[in-house]
Amino acid sequence: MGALRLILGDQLNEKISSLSDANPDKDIIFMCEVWEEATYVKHHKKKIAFIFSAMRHFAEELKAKGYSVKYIKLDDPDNSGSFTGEIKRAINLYSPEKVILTEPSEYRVLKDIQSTEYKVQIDIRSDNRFLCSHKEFQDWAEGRKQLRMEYFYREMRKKYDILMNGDTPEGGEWNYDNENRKPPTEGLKIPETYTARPDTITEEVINLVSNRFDQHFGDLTPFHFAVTREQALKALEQFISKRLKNFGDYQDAMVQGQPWMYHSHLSFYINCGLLMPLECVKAAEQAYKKGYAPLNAVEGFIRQIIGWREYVRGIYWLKMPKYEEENFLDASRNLPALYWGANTQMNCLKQCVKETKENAYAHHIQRLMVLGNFALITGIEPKQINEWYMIVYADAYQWVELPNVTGMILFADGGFLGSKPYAASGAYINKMSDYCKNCRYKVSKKNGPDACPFNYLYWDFLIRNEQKLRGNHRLRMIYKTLDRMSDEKTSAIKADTKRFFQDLDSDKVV
Ligand code: FAD
Ligand code: DLZ
Ligand code: SF4
Repeated sequence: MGALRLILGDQLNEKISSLSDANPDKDIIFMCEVWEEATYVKHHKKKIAFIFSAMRHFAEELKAKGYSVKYIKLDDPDNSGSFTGEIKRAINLYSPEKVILTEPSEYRVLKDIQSTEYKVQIDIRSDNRFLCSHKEFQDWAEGRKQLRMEYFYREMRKKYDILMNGDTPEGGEWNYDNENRKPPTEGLKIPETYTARPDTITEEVINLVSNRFDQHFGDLTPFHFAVTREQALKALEQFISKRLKNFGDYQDAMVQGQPWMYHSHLSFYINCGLLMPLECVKAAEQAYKKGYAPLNAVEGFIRQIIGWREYVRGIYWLKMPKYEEENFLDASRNLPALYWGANTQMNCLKQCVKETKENAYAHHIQRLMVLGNFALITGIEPKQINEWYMIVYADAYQWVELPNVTGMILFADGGFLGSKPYAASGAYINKMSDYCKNCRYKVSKKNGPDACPFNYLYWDFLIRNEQKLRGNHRLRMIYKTLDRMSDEKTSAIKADTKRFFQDLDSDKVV
């Protein structure tokens, strides 16, 4: 036979580099559901069902196109349970000339595959699901004192000629983020999101997950994710035609009972290969050119994909494996039970965890300014909160999760990814959401048992970490405010924080 072509669960695209020269008459396409991958962290049930169903559908599509596909299901009695075990077993069974795969997106999987010995050559190809190669990112980063997403993003705009008029950015500015911070207004009409109906393959997977992963966090049903490329393209089309025009204005807004807002919820599909990033970007650019969506929305969406997404991946590969160990602020608190749905009176956290449990999704500002902000200002240990984010979101792979958590929310890399910690008091959450209206705490109160905990925890965070943060020029004004605070006020902050931490750490309802 020819080559054994391994396709991993986040490489579900016919254009993937490992298939570029596939010969349907000689080669075998190999895919496997493995226990190790499904349990190295206890992924949300919906995430496992999504990946397995999308994998099974992709295998069927390849078969229909004439490829010889060997698909190992989780319950296959001979399944060894690991990628390397399955590669070895397939080599013994089919005696291929060599094994070809696209580079795994995660360091852990790449090192595991590379450090195992096989009877035949393993050919690992670069990952064409991304728009910036490792080498390009390294070259861009080299010699820079500070890495900043904005400058990287401009290079990507030029490279791919997106929203450009020659050398000039469309509209004269590179970035319209200052127009994208509208608070939610009453009566926003948020269009329906894309929902797919589970077919027999998905139903079978749902049963499997229900039987084998019952102990994992999260609601398995209702299950409405797209699981084929055709469905994912419909989800993209629906976003472009119905929600993109408001994406910019309400990008940071949070509304109780509205988990999806005007966001695209395409990350699941882009990250597992069903959609390619550039096709999403081009579709948004076209919508702008045709006058269907304004520049602030389109530029904002495109920046997330060719800017942030590629930037965090670049940082991940630049900094691994040490990035996993980063803990600049020496944070050591255990992950509170409320992250798993234990009762809390803090309505913003309660809503964001509830939606995460139901949908394996929360939008960016919920992840950053509610769940992440709380983790930062309460000082949760990076390893524990990283594991939580890896588990709960259906779009989570370490290459994107780790930089967002360690770099963006925790400032645990000391400012390598972002220039300042995203710490905020309750005022920010109150401005950008309607959560505070339904909360037992009073966002306007700064101290005392009824005060919004974000208010005193925020200042206590700055006091606790003063030695490491005072030198940050973006925090200069905040430390000046702190300097002007009376001793009485700082004592009240410390006392409230002490009481709050005692309750939090002893699993009392906070
Ligand atoms: P939209 O708001 O519609 O944005 C469009 C696309 O831009 C997304 O689909 C995604 O591909 C990309 N994007 C936007 N922001 C980022 C970002 N910061 N980093 C990388 N890509 C981005 N994203 C993941 O894909 N997987 C994760 O595990 C993940 N973990 C996160 C953890 C934290 C603490 C934070 C703050 C952000 C995290 N993000 C992660 C980034 C972002 O929140 C999600 O990509 C986004 O919420 C997905 O929803 P969406 O598709 O509706 O995004
Ligand atoms: C997320 C995931 C899960 C839960 N299970 C599998 C699996 O059994 N087989 C597989 O090929 N991929 C799975 N994935 C996606 C992988 O985590 C992803 O492809 C690699 O981590 C990339 O490094
Ligand atoms: Fe969250 Fe504070 Fe608002 Fe309550 S008052 S919802 S705890 S920000």
